[in-house]
Amino acid sequence: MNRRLPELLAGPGARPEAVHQAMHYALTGPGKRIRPVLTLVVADLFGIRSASSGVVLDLACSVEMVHACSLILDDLPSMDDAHLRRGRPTVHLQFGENVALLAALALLNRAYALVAESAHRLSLGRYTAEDMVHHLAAAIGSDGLIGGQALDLLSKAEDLDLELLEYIHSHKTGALFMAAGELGAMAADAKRKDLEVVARFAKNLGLAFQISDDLLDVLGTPEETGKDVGQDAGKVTFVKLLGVAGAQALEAELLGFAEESLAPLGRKGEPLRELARFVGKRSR
Ligand code: GRG
Repeated sequence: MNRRLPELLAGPGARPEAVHQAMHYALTGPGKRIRPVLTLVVADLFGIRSASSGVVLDLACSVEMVHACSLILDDLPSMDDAHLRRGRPTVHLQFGENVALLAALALLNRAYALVAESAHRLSLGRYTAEDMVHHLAAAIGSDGLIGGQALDLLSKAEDLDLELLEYIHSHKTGALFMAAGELGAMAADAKRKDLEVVARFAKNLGLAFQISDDLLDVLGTPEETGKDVGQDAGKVTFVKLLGVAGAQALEAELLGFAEESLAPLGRKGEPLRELARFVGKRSR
């Protein structure tokens, strides 16, 4: 994947050079790639044919492009005002806010085009290319990442309870995990009931991942996480509401739900169980 990601963008010399450089910088930085890995693992476990594995890799890369876009936007001064991401200055500090915004939008548009192209190249049965593009668009829109981000920015501290916090993060973070898994399942022509299994797993995994993110903001170091820590100090987070032990317990509970939801898949679900264990143990 790390080899394929830059190949899917215009070369760094192509006009507008600054925007392309910022796109490369954001996309190819040392991220964990957990969302595209989810796409690949799910497609694999539902038996994607090896002839289609290159197409699924591109589909997974499109998920990483959406994620990279969301990180650029999330780090902007008008949002989280972050300085460090993936161990390096954030995109707006490196390239300026104007270029950062354009690079984020360009990555998003490249991602949509790539999903459409990939879906077109797959021999889909139950689903159409429109289904796949629509799924991704719904996950990003005002009832998805954008909705979660908006409420994260706009909610007053005194209104934030566990229900609202869960809403925010199951949208801001969980929605892209769900879309990542579902796109993989659709690419492999999984049955609709299997798509639901994947969605339930990914939703719980995504929320658990967010709680571990909150925990790392308190317990981690910039060297380990590659980003500013203590960034959430002024915010209501799972750790603020529940304390460290309470947040750890909720994370473990959600990972348990995620694993339980895999029961219908039997042993086939093992690679997803492994992904859940990775989230439970992560330190970056
Ligand atoms: C238009 C795509 C789009 C988004 C607009 C800005 C925004 C709305 C949403 C923000 C979503 C966001 C950044 C959520 C935080 C999720 C999170 C835990 C990020 C860290 O993910 P990691 O740890 O990062 O996977 P790496 O660097 O490893 O990829």
